[in-house]
Amino acid sequence: MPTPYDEMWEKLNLDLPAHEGLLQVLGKFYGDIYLSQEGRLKGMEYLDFVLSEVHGLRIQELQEAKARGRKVIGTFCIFVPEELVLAADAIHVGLCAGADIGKEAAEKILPRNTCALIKSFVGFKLARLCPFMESCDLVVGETTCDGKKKAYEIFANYAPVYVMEIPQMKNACDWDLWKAEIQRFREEIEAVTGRKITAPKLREAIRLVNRRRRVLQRLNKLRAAVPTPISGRDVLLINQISFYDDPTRFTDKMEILCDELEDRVKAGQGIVPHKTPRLLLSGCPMAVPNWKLPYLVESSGAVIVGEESCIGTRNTRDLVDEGGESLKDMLDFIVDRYMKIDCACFTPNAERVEHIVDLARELRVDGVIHYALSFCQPYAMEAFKVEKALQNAEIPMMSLETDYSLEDVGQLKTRVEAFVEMLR
Ligand code: BJ8
Repeated sequence: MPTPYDEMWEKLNLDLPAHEGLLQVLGKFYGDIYLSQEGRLKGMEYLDFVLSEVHGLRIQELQEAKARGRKVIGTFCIFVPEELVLAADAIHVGLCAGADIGKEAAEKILPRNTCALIKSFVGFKLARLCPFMESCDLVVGETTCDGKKKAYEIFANYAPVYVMEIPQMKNACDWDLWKAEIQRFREEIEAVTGRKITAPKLREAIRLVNRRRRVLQRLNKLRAAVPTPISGRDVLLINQISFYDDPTRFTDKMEILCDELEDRVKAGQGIVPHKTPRLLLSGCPMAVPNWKLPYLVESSGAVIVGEESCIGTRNTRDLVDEGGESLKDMLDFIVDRYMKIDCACFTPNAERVEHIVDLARELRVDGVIHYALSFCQPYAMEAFKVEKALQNAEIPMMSLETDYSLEDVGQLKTRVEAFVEMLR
């Protein structure tokens, strides 16, 4: 069916028939997983609209901004400091890598035993299905896990790629390395955009990104109520959309949604009955449109009340100190804030385990599901330490490994149902 965006998609060199198929599948999943929920907040209508226009209006906005001279910078990791991108008047988009639609193409140039997230971003590019990726003037990679690090070498044959080196430990020399990397990134962004990052611009960007983090913190505090006023699926969607929507508009809309949530909490209204088992999801990021596990969990009689993940609290927990006067101070505060990220790529990474136990207690969860993508060694390895710490805290945990395919849905559902039953 023709759409008002066909010409734009054609200019972006998308594979139009395959792209139409993708949007149809996405629409069907969205209807089943999201729109079928009862008692959703009025504020979620904005998110439904943004998602329905995911490859339409937002891409049009990006093209219009590009026509006015702004650059679009795509990223795959929360280590990339968005503040520097915004301070150079560029647009930052977190690229999605949550579907296995280009898997076959990806497996021709990557080992099959690569995690689904990596295969997904390579597959989207090879299959010409992502208008965000095709809008990017630069894609920023990072040396987090080995899979990503090596995949960017291959990906660079198909897109303009810049790679940031991420430290693997948190000693003084790692701080120095990260500081140098932030400086190198600043120079790269200035070169790509042709704009200088000045102190007033960086201050404005720090405040803007902090404001978005704060509203998501507010949301997470509100959902800690018993009974929880919003489904985990909806919060995951909010977090996913936060990566590519306009940050000011998104934050304004989320303030309104939080006001509505506050009313619900005051009135003691929950999205599920009082005794519904409350779960924390912990582990690998769930990029759009990876909704498989949250849907399985919430259709098995439990509710998700927290995500210890990069598309969750790992991205919103820490703010950049806003007290920096000079550009140097501000850059130092950015260095400090990003070094607090507790990705499993770090060693020894004890703080992640502590954060999980603290979060589980704060959210009054009945159990934790640790989620690792198949072939993701950093998170699969850490699952053992996490389980031990949760055992000591007397919080039950189940560890799952899966990918983006639907082949294991039956098996996963059986395991999730058994876990939820055990928690009752
Ligand atoms: S800061 S979690 S976004 S690296 S799932 S590709 S780790 S094999 S995504 Fe991540 Fe940044 Fe860390 Fe967050 Fe590798 Fe694991 Fe795949 Fe992963």
